[in-house]
Amino acid sequence: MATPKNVKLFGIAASGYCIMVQHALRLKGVAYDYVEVDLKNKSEEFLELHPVHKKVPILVVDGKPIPESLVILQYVDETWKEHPLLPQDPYLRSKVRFWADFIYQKMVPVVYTIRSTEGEAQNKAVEEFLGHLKTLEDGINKDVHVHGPFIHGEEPGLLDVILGRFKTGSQLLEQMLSGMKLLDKERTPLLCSLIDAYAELAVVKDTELMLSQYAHA
Ligand SMILES: N[C@@H](CCC(=O)N[C@@H](CS)C(=O)NCC(=O)O)C(=O)O
Repeated sequence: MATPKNVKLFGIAASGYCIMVQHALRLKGVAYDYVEVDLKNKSEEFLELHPVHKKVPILVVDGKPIPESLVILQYVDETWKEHPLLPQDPYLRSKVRFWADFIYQKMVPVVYTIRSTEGEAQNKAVEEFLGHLKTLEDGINKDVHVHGPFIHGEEPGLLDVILGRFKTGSQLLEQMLSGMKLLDKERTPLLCSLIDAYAELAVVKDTELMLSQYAHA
């Protein structure tokens, strides 16, 4: 397969899903154009790219649209081989995919519940989220054999990219919950150290800088 020539990302600056895709492209050293989408006024061009869910991110590679962040991240990894995000071993790959799916299917919906409820319902969702964090900590520890600052060693992998969103995500939730700690070094030391290491990457800081121009748009 020839290396793609034209790469365009349709996203919004405030979306963790879109930021993950930007990180993956930058970790791979892929040059791309970024288009900030107005979700309140979706253009015809945008709607044609993703008529099913009509959501960002959408990566358009040589004219071909790819929706859904987790699908995009894996497409990027398969298309640009430099700095692999997934391990070579198929069993280990299955484990990484399992835990990525766990975050998307189990944890993200609970985050939306925490954001949209209060009182007893919110407390219940927070408890559920803390339980999921512990399950994730133990699962990654056992299944993925972390042996470096990042999940597979010296270079960040797919789970690092996804976990990286927990940093600002949990800070926002903690503010909402009057300072209650969600990510805690005592309860989930491995997750905390992976997330901290990822936040220090130049790619991560550069992306924040690039996106800051849209912050008050
Ligand atoms: N499962 C999707 C979720 C993407 C998503 O929820 N995108 C939001 C922004 S964060 C969106 O485009 N919403 C548009 C809308 O609901 O109209 C993914 O992983 O890409």
